[in-house]
Amino acid sequence: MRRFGSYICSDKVKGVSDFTAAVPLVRTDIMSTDSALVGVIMGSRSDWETMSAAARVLQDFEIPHECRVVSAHRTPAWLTEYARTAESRGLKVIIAGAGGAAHLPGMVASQTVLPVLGVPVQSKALNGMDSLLSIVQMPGGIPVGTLAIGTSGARNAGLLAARILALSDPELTQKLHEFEADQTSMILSKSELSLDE
Ligand code: RP5
Repeated sequence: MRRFGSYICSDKVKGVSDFTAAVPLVRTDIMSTDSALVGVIMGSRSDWETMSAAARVLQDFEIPHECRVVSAHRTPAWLTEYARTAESRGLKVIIAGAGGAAHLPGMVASQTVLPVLGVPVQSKALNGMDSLLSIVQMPGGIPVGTLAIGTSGARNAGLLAARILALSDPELTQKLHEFEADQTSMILSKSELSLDE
């Protein structure tokens, strides 16, 4: 186990079986295992370019989180174990990103009562429309909160997870107010346009 800043890193997720050690970490420097509140999972390492936007938001708000590859099709047993142990391990929100036949968010949501936020990764073949429709069209009874396709969706999933956690965390609520105020003043400070640009 290694420590990077305030994050504890491990090659294993606490509370799940040994075979998961074979599942690669996506990025160890933002892993938080014992105290993770948000699980950021994705169908493939190739999704990390998109899903890192969610992790970055969580890091900026100092929200303990873990980032893992969990594939609905290639590692279905690991998916079930991840989803079924998520609540008892202390996770509060799961952000799940996938592309193409994007079954990960829905399959996770079917095996946990934690809120699941789905991020459609922009696929090459169909530009993410396949991912979006696969994630958004859930049958009644199994909710997945679906975000926009691509990096904006991943970033907003991180922010939405922060808002969910802020419901019981006044300090985090304050940080969200500050974030909103900073964002507004940044946009307003650059609101003028000229033909020279
Ligand atoms: C999905 O298939 C993943 O979420 C990824 O977006 C897509 C392609 O995966 P790779 O072939 O790049 O591993 O399961």
